[in-house]
Amino acid sequence: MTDQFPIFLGSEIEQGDPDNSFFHVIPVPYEHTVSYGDGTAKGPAEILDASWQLEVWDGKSTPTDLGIYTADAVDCNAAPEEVMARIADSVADAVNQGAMPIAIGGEHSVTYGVIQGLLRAGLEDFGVVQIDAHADLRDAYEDDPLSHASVMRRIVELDIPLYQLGVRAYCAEEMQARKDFGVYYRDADDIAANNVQSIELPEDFPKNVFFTLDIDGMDPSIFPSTGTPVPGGLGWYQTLNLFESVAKQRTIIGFDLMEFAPIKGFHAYEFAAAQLLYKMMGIVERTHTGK
Ligand SMILES: [Mn+2]
Repeated sequence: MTDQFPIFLGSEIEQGDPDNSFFHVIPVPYEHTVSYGDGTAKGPAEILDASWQLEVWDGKSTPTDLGIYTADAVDCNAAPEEVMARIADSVADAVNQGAMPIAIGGEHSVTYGVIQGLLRAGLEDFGVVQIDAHADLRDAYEDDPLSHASVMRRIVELDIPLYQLGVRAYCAEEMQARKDFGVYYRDADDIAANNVQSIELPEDFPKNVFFTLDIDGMDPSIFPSTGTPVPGGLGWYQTLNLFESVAKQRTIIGFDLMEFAPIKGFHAYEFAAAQLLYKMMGIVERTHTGK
């Protein structure tokens, strides 16, 4: 059994037809390997609920024009390997229907299942751009290879090129992994301190990009609603501008928002997360349609 979640922006739009909706929102309330604060399992429902406060006009265009279908939440009451397979199924379904998957977590290890889904749907030549406070490149964390602290390690092991943005918490093992796997990065001390608003992807970076946004990559003054906050993160406009700079250089094939843990009574953060997702949809809409 999965819980019935609100559909994205359900106050303004009907549930989309999955075959004709460009955006497939996939709620994944998965929380297994929490290392500090908890609550990410509650993230998707609260973000979807808050999305009802959005306007369809995002300030520049109307992303709902492309159609939004909110998939059933992935049933996360199973062993980690099984949950990853279910996430992959849902993502592959979206891609096979010609849609762009947008996963809402849940903890960051969910992104591993998402990437498996892209591969299962036949997408091969793509890179990953990650916003995160943490490198997530540990071989294992607390003996768990599917931990949220190892998710990017599992992905680079698949020979998927990775570009990290905003990292400011890592260990020596992760610095070595960056060298071993040829990971590109611009860390927070560079991005935040120098007010970097755009990046240039290396020429050999794949033309298709999956964008993973760990909410803790942003500054905790904007999003304290996360399990492992680290000061010195990216700003609101800075995050959107960085995403847009990637979307203008490459084709975004999907994105996610992970590690959002609602704080009871503080709706501002839930609304901010919903708005962030919708603004990212708007950037995708405008770059895909040339608006
Ligand atoms: Mn992460």
